[in-house]
Amino acid sequence: MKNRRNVDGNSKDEQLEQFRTEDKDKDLTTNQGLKVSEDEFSLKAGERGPTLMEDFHFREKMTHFDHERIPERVVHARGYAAHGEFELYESMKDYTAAKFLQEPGTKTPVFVRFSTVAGSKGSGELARDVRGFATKFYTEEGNFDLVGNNMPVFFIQDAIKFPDLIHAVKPEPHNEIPQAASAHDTFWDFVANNQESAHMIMWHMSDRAIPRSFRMMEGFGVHTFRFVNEQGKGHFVKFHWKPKLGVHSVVWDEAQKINGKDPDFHRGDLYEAIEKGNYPEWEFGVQIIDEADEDQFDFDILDPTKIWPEEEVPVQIIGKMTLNRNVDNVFAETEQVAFHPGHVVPGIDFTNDPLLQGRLFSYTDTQLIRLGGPNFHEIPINRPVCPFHNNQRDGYMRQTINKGQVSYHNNSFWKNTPSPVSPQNGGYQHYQEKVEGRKVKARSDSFKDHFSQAALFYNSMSAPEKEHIKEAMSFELGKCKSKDVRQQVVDMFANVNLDMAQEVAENIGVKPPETGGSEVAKASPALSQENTTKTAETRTTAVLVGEGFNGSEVKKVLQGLEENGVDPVVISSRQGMVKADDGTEVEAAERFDTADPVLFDSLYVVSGARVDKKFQQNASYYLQEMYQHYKPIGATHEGEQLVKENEMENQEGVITEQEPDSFVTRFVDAVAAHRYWGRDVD
Ligand code: HDD
Repeated sequence: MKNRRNVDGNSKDEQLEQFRTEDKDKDLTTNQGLKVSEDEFSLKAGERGPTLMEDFHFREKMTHFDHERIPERVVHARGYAAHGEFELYESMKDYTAAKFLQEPGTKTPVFVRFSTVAGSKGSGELARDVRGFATKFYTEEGNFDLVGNNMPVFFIQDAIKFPDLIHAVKPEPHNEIPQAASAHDTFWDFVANNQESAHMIMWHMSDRAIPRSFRMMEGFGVHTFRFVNEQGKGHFVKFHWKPKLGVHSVVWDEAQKINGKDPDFHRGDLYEAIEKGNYPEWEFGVQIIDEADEDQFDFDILDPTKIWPEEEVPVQIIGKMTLNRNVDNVFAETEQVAFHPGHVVPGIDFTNDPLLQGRLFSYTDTQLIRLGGPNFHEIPINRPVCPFHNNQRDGYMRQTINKGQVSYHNNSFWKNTPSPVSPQNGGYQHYQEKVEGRKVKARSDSFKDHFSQAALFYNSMSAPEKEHIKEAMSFELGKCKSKDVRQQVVDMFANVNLDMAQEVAENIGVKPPETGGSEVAKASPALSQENTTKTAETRTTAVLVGEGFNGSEVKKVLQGLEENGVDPVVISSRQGMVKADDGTEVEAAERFDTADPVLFDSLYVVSGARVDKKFQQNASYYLQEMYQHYKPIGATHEGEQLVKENEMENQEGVITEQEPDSFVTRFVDAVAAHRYWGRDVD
């Protein structure tokens, strides 16, 4: 077959190797290869004289520097990426001709970029926001990009509104405030006046918008795509990524503090996990609907503001993705990668979802300005791992040297090559959907129910999740200066849940709506994070250790935690060795002030026989913060005293115990429970 070669999990890495360069231990040269003898002083007319134009080395170095920035992405500017591989478990042969989905065991290299949407390139990562989850599969038939998010629906139904949505959420144009936040007037004015956003806003106000880690987010293709099999038969399909570690979040107070203490919290977490060999994994799932069943649902399956509830259309797990390699260079790979929902392979096609249709235009267009021309497919990270040939030529930064006389089709000189390939031999053929209709600028009636699934989402939440939604909405609207906007929004959300809207209205000083509510009583348990996988694996614990601690027992505990996959980080008043009375030592990797309780999943207070008042004050601060954020707390030895002083003894998720083995078992269980929502916290 033409244009085919064997692709395995390493193919992309091997291709990238041709472009990697090592500068270490090398001679310094100009870009022309000329060895440079002096790199600290420019060429001057006399030691105290002016710099001379002929200093080509100075000019080259300065010019390159002056041009080293490219425009940031108009959305999703703040992102982080890693390499990995996708392995198929289950053949999708019955549904799709896509080669990488045929044989179980097939491995395909992938590159995944996670991102926030609204913030600029340098913004904090714990913003309340949607997260991008974009995957490039380097298949033997070309690149397939699944450009998804961590939420399965979207704010709008038609791509023509995308510029409006983004203008509304970005910092306001007259003062460029606020950065990376939706809590401001224009965003909520947009919401109230574009009510199709209701369902997505419920997700946006939920814990999903403040993930604990990229490794603990679901991913969704959002749109309904189409699988097409060898026989040309189509099925509707939605794509899902399900994290092996479960779906987890932080609480809003933590999120805001993390943004100050460690704005790189998410990228740091991903980078470190991969460096430590804790490779994040997601299972790949598909929901499939037969074409004949298109109209069998109480929503339009092409509407991107709707989910297909998993209880109605089960998610079939068909493969697994593992991220196992950090990039070598963030600019070259993470920044220059160009995703596009229109990058598909034979067997995968689009539907008439009007949001998807518009995206198919936007992504190439944006790369042209961002990456500076039509040759961005030649940038190493974007190259397919299979050969590519056509008659496209020239343009800025063209790297390929296309040999020969011909660059057109049809031709006789090269017998019409490069030649189109028949669908039987792997040529892409668009699905031959029958389409009829008048040209209209209109919304289908089947897209007009904006509130039923928003209510379904709210019904599906656990009690603490519902609280978080109300708190988030009160926070966001509380930041809106316009009372009119606040009022419009609570009136709108009365259509989702009247109690919810009334409570928010009370909080933000507007008139509680008197009528409303939804008739939707059903729930989808799969939507609640309470029902997700919970594990202590890779969770962190801050371990507070002071002089005179019980050496042997504490060492045993630390070892026990590590054996159970928990990652302990020792914190003390000073970095370096902390001494126990029996002569053992542990090394404090952090001080109280270089670390912070919001950066850890749990707390283990050891203290020590000779700690000072300052240590105790710091430990109390850690205890209070951890407690307020519902996180597991453990204490042994002198640490127990601190727990007592802070009146936390016998509280939910607070483990005090002297015997090391039994402490480890109980504490690891507590870490695996993640949060104790039953605590009395205001
Ligand atoms: Fe988009 C980037 C996901 C709607 C236009 N989008 C972008 C990225 C992700 C998504 C993950 C970042 C890719 C990367 O890491 O480089 N976008 C979505 C999803 C959507 C969606 C899941 C709805 C289901 N987007 C959407 C619409 C439009 C765009 C309706 C325009 C019509 N998106 C863009 C863009 C971006 C982009 C302006 C900015 C940078 C880029 O494309 O490469 O073209």
